[in-house]
Amino acid sequence: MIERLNQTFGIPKSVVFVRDNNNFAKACLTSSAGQRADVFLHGAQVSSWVGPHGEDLLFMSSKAVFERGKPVRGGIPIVFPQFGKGDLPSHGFARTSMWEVKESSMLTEGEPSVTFKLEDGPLTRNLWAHQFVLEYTVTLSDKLKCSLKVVNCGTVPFFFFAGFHTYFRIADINRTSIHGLHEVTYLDAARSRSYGVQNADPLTIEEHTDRIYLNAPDTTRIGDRLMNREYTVVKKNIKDLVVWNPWENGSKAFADLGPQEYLSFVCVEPMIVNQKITLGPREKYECAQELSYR
Ligand code: TA6
Repeated sequence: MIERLNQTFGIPKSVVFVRDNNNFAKACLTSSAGQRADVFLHGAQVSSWVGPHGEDLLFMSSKAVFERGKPVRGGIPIVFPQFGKGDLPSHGFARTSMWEVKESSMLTEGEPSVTFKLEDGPLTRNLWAHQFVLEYTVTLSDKLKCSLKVVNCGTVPFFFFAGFHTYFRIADINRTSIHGLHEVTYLDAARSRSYGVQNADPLTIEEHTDRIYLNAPDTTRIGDRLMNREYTVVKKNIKDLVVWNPWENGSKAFADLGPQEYLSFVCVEPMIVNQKITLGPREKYECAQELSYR
């Protein structure tokens, strides 16, 4: 499989497919800016994003489970067609499905791009009776861009929720601030989805935090004071933004998260949550996030 992927989609020094020590097949992208990103075919999940000087930019739990059909705690899980808990497994089935590679290319200036595809099949139809195609394109330059296209291939409309559940690596949650959400209304999922308004600017995390910011600005910045690093998250065609950290107590609910690892990540998630997207037959929807840092 790896050999066929490299023969068909490999691009020397820019896109290479390997099987990691968890036996997960992944695409390894390297840009002319010296950034690297790995994407599992399992869930089309970006599992790592590394800067030219070895900066490890995404969090991956030391207790992450690498088994087919199970979610992997870290990187950038794709949420589709459900956000959170509900009739489907948490955050839907996209992140636990095996995707295939549709194409790879080099955009201008040494920017590798790989597109992954997921179509409905017996496993998904058993959960969600709709015909669909997802195409997910990861592009790496001096930024990491994630683009998701949803197509309704059936004869009846369907609705979905979707987004990017990104785990940003930080040195210490106590020395981290989130900018750009001032005065934005949110649903507080840590308090029965009660409404709140973001009064403090910036937002700092001092307890279990699980907020759905409604119609949030398209640009959010995450300041890591200890690393003297700032991430920028730009969302496109996505209204809401989720900020999540389980804090120490909340971490106990996750067997695939170390007890102190809450200190090392914050999830800032461009997410279609509050208003579903409905697609008629043959209609499509595209959304994206663009991540950069300095
Ligand atoms: O995006 C925040 C959230 O919905 C939290 O409520 C928490 O459940 C987190 O996602 C992790 O969910 P997961 O299904 O990956 O364990």
